[in-house]
Amino acid sequence: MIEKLTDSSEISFAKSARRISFSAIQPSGAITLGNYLGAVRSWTDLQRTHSCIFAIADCHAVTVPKEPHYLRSSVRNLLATLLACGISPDESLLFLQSTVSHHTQLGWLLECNTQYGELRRMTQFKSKSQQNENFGVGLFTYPCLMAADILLYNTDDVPVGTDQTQHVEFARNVAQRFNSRFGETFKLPEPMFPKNGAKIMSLTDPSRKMSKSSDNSSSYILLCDHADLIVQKIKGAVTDSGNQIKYIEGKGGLNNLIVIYSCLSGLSFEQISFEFEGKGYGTFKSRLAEIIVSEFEPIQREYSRLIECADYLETCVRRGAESARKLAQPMLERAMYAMGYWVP
Ligand code: AQP
Repeated sequence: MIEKLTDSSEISFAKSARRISFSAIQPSGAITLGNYLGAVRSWTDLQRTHSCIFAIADCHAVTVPKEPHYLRSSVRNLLATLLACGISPDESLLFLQSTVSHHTQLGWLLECNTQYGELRRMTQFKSKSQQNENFGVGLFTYPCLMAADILLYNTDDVPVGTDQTQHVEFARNVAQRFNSRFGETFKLPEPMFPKNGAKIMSLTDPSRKMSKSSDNSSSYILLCDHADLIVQKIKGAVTDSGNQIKYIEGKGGLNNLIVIYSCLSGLSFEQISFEFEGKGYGTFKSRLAEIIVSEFEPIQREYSRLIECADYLETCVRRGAESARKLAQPMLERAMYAMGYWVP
């Protein structure tokens, strides 16, 4: 089947009375079960209630150095993945951050309105800079660019996992400061967390979040992982020496698996305990692997189809860029004018 974008995709959603949501994801590797449950899956549902803007954050991705060929293929793969998960370029705005220069322009204005100390307090910077001593300045100023991403579109809601709470809070603070210094310009965005799965933890170290750029491939499940590999990773997931399937404070590894099971099955923790009463960790893990595989299989099939549709992907990128630029232009001009720039 040849994919085709409908004409209505232009930017008609911007005129609707719905709340505007802005979400972004970095092309820093194939997406994990954490990205899927904490973000992408809820984004597809959000299309029913919000005017959704989705960005592939390829400018953010280079805050940790990437080989050009790797970045290029990651962006392409991520675009096909988001489409395969159900993000619709006909209903929503989907674009690459690097194709809309307004993001880096507004990012600069916000950097100039941010204190050094504020950025030093960012926990993601602290943890990523510890992993790599020779980090670039972009890793430090990243929150300003993320604030620009959000503020450019008059965003109401920012759906994120709880790992991003501090960055959304920062965007609100910088907007508030800008408004009080230069006059009302930006809308203050609200973070929006999924009911369940707001933070999926590593399978090998449940005190850390599951991350796609982790060095240990056993710590995460990728959306593209083969069924056998998923079974193997879940079997190897860190738990403890108990045998009761029950969410109890302090049982990090088991709790994480119960959260994943709950997200995918829709069952509450109590219902899960009841289902696995007297069955032990082995049975629970096998069943968990099965439901992950059955969630991912149709997405993997759709991805394999879409990744071959080169023209369609190209059109999505071009159309997304055109629409996003039109939407971003007035806010950039407004912020520039407020700061005293000559805006012809
Ligand atoms: N473990 C997680 N649990 C729940 N949500 C998560 N998210 C990320 N990890 C988890 C959510 O996914 C969205 C996109 O994230 P991102 O790729 O832009 O950046 P990130 O949060 O830094 O994700 P990773 O996987 O940890 O990437 P790397 O390793 O490159 O830094 C966000 O909404 C995030 O909350």
